[in-house]
Amino acid sequence: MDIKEQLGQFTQERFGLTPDQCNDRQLYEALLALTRRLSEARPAPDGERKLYYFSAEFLMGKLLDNNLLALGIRDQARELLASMGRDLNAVEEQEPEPSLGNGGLGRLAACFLDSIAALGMRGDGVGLNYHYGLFHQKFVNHKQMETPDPWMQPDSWLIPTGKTFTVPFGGFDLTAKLWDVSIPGAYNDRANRLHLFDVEEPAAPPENGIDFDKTDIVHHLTSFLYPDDGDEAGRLLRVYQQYFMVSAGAQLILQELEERGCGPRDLAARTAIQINDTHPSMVIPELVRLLTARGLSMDDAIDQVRRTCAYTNHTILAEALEKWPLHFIERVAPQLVPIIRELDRRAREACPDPAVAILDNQNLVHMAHMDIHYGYSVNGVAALHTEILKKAELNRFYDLYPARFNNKTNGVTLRRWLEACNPDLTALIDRCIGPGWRKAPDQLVGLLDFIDNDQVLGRLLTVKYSAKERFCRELQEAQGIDVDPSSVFDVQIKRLHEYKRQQMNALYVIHKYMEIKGGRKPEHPITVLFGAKAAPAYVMAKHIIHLILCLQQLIENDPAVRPWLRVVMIENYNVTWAERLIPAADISEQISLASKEASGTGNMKLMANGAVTLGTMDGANVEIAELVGPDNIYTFGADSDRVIHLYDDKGGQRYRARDYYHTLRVEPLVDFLLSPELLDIGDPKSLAALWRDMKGKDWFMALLDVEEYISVKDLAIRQYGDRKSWARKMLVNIAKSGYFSSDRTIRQYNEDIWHL
Ligand code: 26Q
Repeated sequence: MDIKEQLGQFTQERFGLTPDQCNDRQLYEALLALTRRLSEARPAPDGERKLYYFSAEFLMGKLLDNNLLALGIRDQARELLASMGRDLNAVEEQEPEPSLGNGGLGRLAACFLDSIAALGMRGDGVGLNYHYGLFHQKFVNHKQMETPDPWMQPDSWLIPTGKTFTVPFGGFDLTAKLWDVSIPGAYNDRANRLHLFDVEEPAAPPENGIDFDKTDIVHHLTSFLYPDDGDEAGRLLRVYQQYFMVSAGAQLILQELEERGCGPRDLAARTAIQINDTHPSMVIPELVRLLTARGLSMDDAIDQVRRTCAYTNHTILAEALEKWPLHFIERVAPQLVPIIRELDRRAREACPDPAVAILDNQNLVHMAHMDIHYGYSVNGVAALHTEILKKAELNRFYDLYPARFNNKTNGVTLRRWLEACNPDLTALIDRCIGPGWRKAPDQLVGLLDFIDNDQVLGRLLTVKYSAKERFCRELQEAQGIDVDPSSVFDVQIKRLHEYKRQQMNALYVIHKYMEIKGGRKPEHPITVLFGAKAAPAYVMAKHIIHLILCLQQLIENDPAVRPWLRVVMIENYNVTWAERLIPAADISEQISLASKEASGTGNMKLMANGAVTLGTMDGANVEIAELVGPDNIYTFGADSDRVIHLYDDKGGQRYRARDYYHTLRVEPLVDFLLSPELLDIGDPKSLAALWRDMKGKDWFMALLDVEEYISVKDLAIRQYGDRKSWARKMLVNIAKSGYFSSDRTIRQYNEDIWHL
């Protein structure tokens, strides 16, 4: 049966209508059902060894378009709808976005599932089915407000499996119910699965706000995704979530092992577990527990686990490395405590240095330490990041286990981040080099043959311009803001974090504003676009959002500045907005303080869509710079060695913000936060708090780099005016982006770590 008949059958049965009588919602439900059924019917890939990718977050984004693409019926569906005078895009608008992740780490997990399936590898995701994903962001009085994000609907991608597992918590048991999302592989006829565990009786939706009773574990365990912060009650619930996920996941693994005709002694031979940051680290003691319960000796159980588990580190920020008080674990999963103590005892026996112990003298469990001692691989997510882990943060471990350390530079799925989100650019690439780059993204370098082809360069500019026009329409519709598509789109989209330095970008805006007020117009009108959510309890991040929104308002009100400079902060930035904005970006802002951004992945998506990076030598920017060469990227700022040196003053800090603040060029920019025109718009307390922090502390050294940042950004905007040479830069960036396909990353994981 072709998809036309299948669609007709569904709409008839469900709504008593023919497809062309259906509204967009009904068509969406019909396409969802059809797509889900096709994917569900696919068998799993073959393979002796199976991967389980454990992650507290899977930031999947909308799935309909991607699944149609992977199933190879996207064009058919589009044409079918078009033949009824309907638009697939409008139907896809109906899908709620499941925001089951915070940012980079969660989105990486989603890209990896896409690539694992596309490469025909046997690998499933294991995570939690949060009923409310990351909060919905609203701007009220130039401040961020958070409201719940209910994404689950009666019709969804979730497949009930009927499987349940009992998770033994201290004092009570809880049933974990398994839901699956099918992950079809592009280019093959197989599908993997994302396993999402849920409680049996989830709580009723909250009345208002995002607050809920964090002590009601039984009903609330899977209610909310944790933003990367939390109060005490929240932290405990987080540990409940983690144990729930890993205990149910470990039981699923052992069950599937048995179904494959194997026993617990075959675990390592038949299984690889990738631990996505330390959030799933309790899977290690949990597996030891389950294996010993199935008759293995402690030695054998530990040996199996050590040959099964591999750990990915995503951060070097000390405050983000998880250390849980042992009494939390005593309360959540007391049966793990003797195992963790035994793992710690053995680790100390192997290496008496307290710096590498699992349990420290305050009885904190260092999750990463457990992963490194009891796993066979530790990887960073970009070359620079892995080097810093080896040289500094995890240096003692590197001395102990040099062979375990390896780098896997992140990647992104070009199916979503180029093919699906930017069809015009995709068509242009196809016309130049044919369709082979989809399976072999390195072939994108073939575009370099067109570096002097005026027609292709011209087309590239047209494609970018129409993506900008399209984005302008969407922005107008969503937020009622009109921006000029012929201005330079300068884009910074990522979680709000001081180390990512959105505040430094805001200082640039202030600089431009003051210049324009003083009669010096920029070479080219500029639109500075931000998309960012701040964790609800991250006070400084909220001050920075407030500053940006105040600047936005200030400029909106000023007819002398508006034609030359605009600031737009996109409300509720999420995967869907990223897909709209990335094709439209001219400049990709990647301005983290060197050494702090482990990799970044937005930088890769933007590059693949022809944006030129303006960035520090941090994370994967370093590799981007190497690939595209100095003419096709704008770099600036202190490098990681210098930054690490500035931090390292035996506890104190060599960097003193006030030394940089008290300079002719910097002081007026920072002091503008307390200018009458800004105080008139914003909250004086918030602006003053940010001002004090910037001049007195500036932990992430925005003032160190701001002057060079301003001059390099001005240079980029000047050079944007030379359209042909800019188009060349765009072309080189797209051509070199094949390296950042997550297909390449996953091949490397498989060759070096998983051996599927
Ligand atoms: C921890 C404890 C309690 C509650 C929440 C958390 C938590 C949640 C999310 C801690 C960290 C995260 C997310 C981290 C993250 O997204 N890291 C990013 O990972 C990307 C993929 O490797 C990199 O590209 C980014 O550089 C890195 O910042």
